[in-house]
Amino acid sequence: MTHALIVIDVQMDFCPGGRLAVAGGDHVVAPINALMAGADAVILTQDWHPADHASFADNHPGAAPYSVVQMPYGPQVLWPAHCVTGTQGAAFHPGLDVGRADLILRKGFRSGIDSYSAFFENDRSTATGLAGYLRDRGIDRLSFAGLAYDFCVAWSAMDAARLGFRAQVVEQACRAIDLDGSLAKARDAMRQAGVALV
Ligand code: VGL
Ligand code: ZN
Repeated sequence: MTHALIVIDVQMDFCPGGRLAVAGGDHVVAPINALMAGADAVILTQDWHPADHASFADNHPGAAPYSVVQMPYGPQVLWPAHCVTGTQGAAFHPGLDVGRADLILRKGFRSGIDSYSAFFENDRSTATGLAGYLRDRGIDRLSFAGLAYDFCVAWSAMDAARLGFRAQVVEQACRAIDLDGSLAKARDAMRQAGVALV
């Protein structure tokens, strides 16, 4: 079995002081760097939004951050603006061993659609190309870590299981946003989907 570590969105805007800070977000850096040693391949994802992105509350006059709107592809949480292309907030945490990565996959780069999962945009059908990349390299076992546990990590791991990869989430190397019970919901949904939580 060939094993890849998929590191989700360890970026400044998801760390303390960032625009969509996740409590303890910077604490994932050391355990993730340690996990890299045991992986055959390391892939980093990078949330990468244009300033006019449809997931930003600022781009919906009158809408509050963390409210939910209906988009053509389904419900969408409106986030504070974050990970805007080319900004410091979109940069990886400086402690992350970026040099170890074989691939950096950017997602959420289309103005009109968000992409929580590393595999599919939020319409659940537009592929990012990651599944093909992994299959072409003969990678069948995936470990996930990073930010945020209950959004981009969970959606990525569930898609991986659905696509037939053996998927596990390393919980101590993740931190959650926990919006309206989203942490407990994500944990249940991942178990249902056949994702191992370790
Ligand atoms: C994420 C909300 C918006 C994440 C990204 O990385 O979990 N969450 N964009
Ligand atoms: Zn985002």
